[in-house]
Order: sequence, then C-alpha cells, then structure tokens
Amino acid sequence: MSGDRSAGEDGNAEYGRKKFRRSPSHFADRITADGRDGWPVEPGRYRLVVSRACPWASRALVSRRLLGLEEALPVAVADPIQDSRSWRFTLDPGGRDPVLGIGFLSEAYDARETGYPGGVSVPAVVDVPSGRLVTNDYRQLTLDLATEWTALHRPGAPELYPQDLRDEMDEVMDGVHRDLNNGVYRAGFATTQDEYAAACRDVFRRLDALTERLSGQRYLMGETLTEADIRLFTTLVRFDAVYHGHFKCNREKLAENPVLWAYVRDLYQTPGFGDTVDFDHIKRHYYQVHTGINPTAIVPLGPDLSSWLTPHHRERLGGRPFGEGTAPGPVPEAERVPEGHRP
Ligand SMILES: N[C@@H](CCC(=O)N[C@@H](CS)C(=O)NCC(=O)O)C(=O)O
Repeated sequence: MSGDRSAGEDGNAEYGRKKFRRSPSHFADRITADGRDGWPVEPGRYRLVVSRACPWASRALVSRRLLGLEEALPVAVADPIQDSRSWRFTLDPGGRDPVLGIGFLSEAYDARETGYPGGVSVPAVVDVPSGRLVTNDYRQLTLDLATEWTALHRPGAPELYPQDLRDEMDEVMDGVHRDLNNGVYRAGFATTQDEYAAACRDVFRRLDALTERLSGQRYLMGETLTEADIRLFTTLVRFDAVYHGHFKCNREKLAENPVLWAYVRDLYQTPGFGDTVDFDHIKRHYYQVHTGINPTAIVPLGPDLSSWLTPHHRERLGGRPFGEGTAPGPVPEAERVPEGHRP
C-alpha cells in the first residue's frame, strides 16, 4: 500500500473506465444484546464515527436520535473532506477525537487488522477501551440499533423494524437501495453513456413508483415511520443539493415533484431527521472530494435552503409518526448542526 487510504467505494482512485461497484463492508461483527460476536451492547462503550456528508452514516445518526441513544452511543463527526489518509478528526481541538485520541479513523481500522488494505469508510463503530474498529457494516448497524439496543432506548422510542412488517420492508428497502441509495452513485460515477443512462433511468423509475406509493399514505410502510423511511430520507435530502447536479440525476429536481418534496420536508421537519443534516458538509464533501467528476472542486452556491421549512401539509394524510411512541427530545447541545449549515 502506498499509504493512500482514500480510495474507497466512492473515492477517487477506484473509478477508472470500469463499472462502478460498491465493495462490501469488510468488518461485519455485530453488537448484540447477548454479545455473541464478543461485542455486547453496553452504554458508553462504543463510539459511532460518522461523516455528516455520508448518506450511509446519516442513517445511523437519524436512528440514534429517534431511539434516544445519544448518551449510550456517543458520536464522533469527521471532517467532510478526506485527505490521503481518509477520514480525519480535524474538526476537533488538536485534530484528534477527544475520546479515541486518534487523528484518523484509519488508526482504528489498523488497530483491528494490521495492514488492512481496503478503504476506510463511515459509518464505523469503534470499541473505546481497545480503540479497535468493531463494524463498518452500515446495513446491519441501524437494524441492530433498532432491535438489539432496546434496553438502552429512550422511553417512547418508536419501533423502527417491526416484526410483522419485515418481509415487506426488506423488499421496499432492497429496491430503494438498488435504484436510489446506490443508484445515484452508479449514475454519478458511470464512465460510459449507457451505464449512466441506465442508472439515471433506474433512479427516476423508482422515484415514480415511490411517488405513487406515497401519494395516498404518509410513510413508506403506512401511517408510522420505520427504517425504510430513514433509508429513503438520507438519499432524498441530498437529491437537489448534490445528486441532481454533481451526479447528473437531472430529469427533474425533487422540488419539482409535489409528492416527494412534501414527503421529504415532512421528514426533515420531524425531530430526529432534519436536525442531523448538515448541508455544508454534504455539499463540500461531494463537490470537493470527487475531483474525478468535478475537477475544479467548485462548490455551487445553491440550492436555496429556505423552502425546507415551509409547510408540507402531509399531516392531512393522518398517520402517527411514532406509532405508540413519542418524538425525541432536543438535540444535545454539542451535536447541533451549526447555523449556516442548515436552513
Ligand atoms: N463501506 C460501505 C459504504 C459506506 C461508504 O461508502 N461510505 C463512504 C462515505 S459516503 C466512505 O466512507 N467512503 C470512503 C471509503 O470507502 O474509502 C459499503 O459497504 O458499501
């Protein structure tokens, strides 16, 4: 290895003239109530490392807020701009995460596996006592927060992965993953016209289908929020800011689709969703890091964010956002997204 740890799934070095592929998460240990992988759920033992720019990491930020796990699973926020050693803690005093004491997330990967040659990705969960990475498997992570961390959930936490809906949810989430969560990346990093066109069509075909599904019901699974909405939200909230321009998914803007634009604003305005979103980190990361597709690294000024807070009127569809539960409380002071990074 040359020491370049930035060449990940959506980094720069990995895409030449070949089909965009996302490499599977390498570290897939699970933190569970019974600790069967050696990692029991314990308050304060682990640190969730995220970039607020990253849609995969942002799922965990939303779940953690909705479930009230902020104290049990503290968070480290990486600088949205990676350097050749990948994610770094340059937002923290002295350029080090105050709890893990490291400057680069790669140090936790190395502590787990010496000479690990793969990309260093977020989200990542690190075991604080040993400083070792536990998992970077974003798919399982949020499901485990919902189903394995229950002893530490706040009173009134919603059920995000209800047993009786799992089959249907898995199917919905698979389609959303293939065509949207990952589809926008396939379009953005395509290196042939045909590959781009196919991916871009998949994106809008899926958005059309979701428009129909969401025109008569408030949330993806009906009247209550679930993990499926979280996974859709993290892509939709980035759509006009980065996927429309930077990834060329530009048949139309989300703001031109009345159903989905109202749906995503409804979520944005729901405690636990919008309060995790940092538009400055999102825009700077995509436009400045992916210099293969944006060689000048210029970050566009738009879009205007003020409309995110306008009335969405989706409450007319009824629904009980948190089911039997309640909305989460305010964002902990230290985790507030700075003014100027949000509407
Ligand atoms: N590792 C995940 C995806 C998570 C991911 O792609 N995160 C991005 C940020 S949005 C990242 O950390 N990329 C840097 C890298 O992989 O080197 C996977 O299994 O597909």
